Amino acid sequence: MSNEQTDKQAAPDFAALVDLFAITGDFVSAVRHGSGHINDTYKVTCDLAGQPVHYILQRINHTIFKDPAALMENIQRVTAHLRTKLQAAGVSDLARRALTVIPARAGGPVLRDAAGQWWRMYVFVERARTFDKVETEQQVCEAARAFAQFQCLLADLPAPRLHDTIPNFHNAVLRLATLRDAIAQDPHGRAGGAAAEIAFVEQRAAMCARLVERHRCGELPERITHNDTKLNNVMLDEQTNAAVCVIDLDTVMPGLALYDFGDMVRTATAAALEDERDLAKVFSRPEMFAALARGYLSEAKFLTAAEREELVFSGRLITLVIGIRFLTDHLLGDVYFKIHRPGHNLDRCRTQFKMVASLENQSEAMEQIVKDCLK
Ligand code: ADP
Ligand code: GN1
Ligand code: MG
Repeated sequence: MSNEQTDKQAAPDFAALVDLFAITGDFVSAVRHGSGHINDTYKVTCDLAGQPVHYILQRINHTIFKDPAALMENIQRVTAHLRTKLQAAGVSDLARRALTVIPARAGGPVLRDAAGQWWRMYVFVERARTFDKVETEQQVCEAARAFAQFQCLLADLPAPRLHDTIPNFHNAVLRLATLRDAIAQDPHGRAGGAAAEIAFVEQRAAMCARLVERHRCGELPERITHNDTKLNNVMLDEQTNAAVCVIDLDTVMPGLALYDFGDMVRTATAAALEDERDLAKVFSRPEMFAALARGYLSEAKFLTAAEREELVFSGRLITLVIGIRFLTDHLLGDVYFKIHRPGHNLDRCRTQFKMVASLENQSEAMEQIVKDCLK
């Protein structure tokens, strides 16, 4: 079943569903919200003595996240830790600064409905918004600071190790192998139409082992990382653009800090949307990279020399890997990322590869920017 079809699944009885969670107020409405590729997200409005109260309701994509209970255990530990640390640092406004899970009335942070779907609810982060495309350097700088602070705050999360919600999520060697399998099988006869993109990847295949190897031999440390630091996974204040809250915590698990930085380079420096078809509009903006490096490095004081040395490379690598994943999904019939038109994943792949080429062209200048920030 393609994700286009999953998207059109019968809507549940929202009033009944929402009432299974420990919310306050009476259900008024549930409307689709945001532009995430994975979960089904709804903004819920309830009425509390004449005042609207908002929540986020999400159907967890359990084809992708195979153990929703383990995933929610991670999220509860992570959000509780963030809240404790923010509170200790004197931060007010905690309901906006860390996601808050609304438990089910029957207990537990998630519930499974009669149709076998997994649902969870969060407090709605008010007066803040996400961006699919960045508008100002200040927004980039703030987003980068927020993800760096997120990594800092989680550095002392007490044991045990978090669950790997998607094992080998950013392993570029395995992502390349999966693409090559998809090309060999070509179940929908789409490989011919993607010959240029396949060649683009093969010319860069050697990039894929670099960070995996440096991690394997102990040069790059494992940390608790977000692993999905695209720009629309951080909420910025509507009025001031100050970072408010890091969201989309499904992939928070042990990983490399570089993967988080790399995904910010991919999304926060892009001049166009992730699925822009006019490739002339797609390139990485150097002033946005400078703002990103400034914001991230102002908080991420914990980075080792080896990590610092790979920051610029990580942007090219993660952009290539996400492109590989879009291409693989296109070849396999669009079973992973939600699509909204035929060929959508191939369009997304093409923008990623155009970004890779742009990052390659600017790599020397970007190295200099990082060096200047580290002085
Ligand atoms: P996906 O995994 O599908 O990307 P997200 O958790 O990122 O799902 O949610 C999709 C969008 O919904 C986000 O980009 C954001 O705009 C919005 N959103 C998610 N959680 C909240 C929240 N707690 N408060 C307000 N908006 C939210
Ligand atoms: C997905 O969930 P969302 O839309 O924030 C994906 C990321 C990709 C991104 C590409 C769990 O992120 O890995 O980088 O799409 N999340 C998962 O836009 O696969
Ligand atoms: Mg998201």
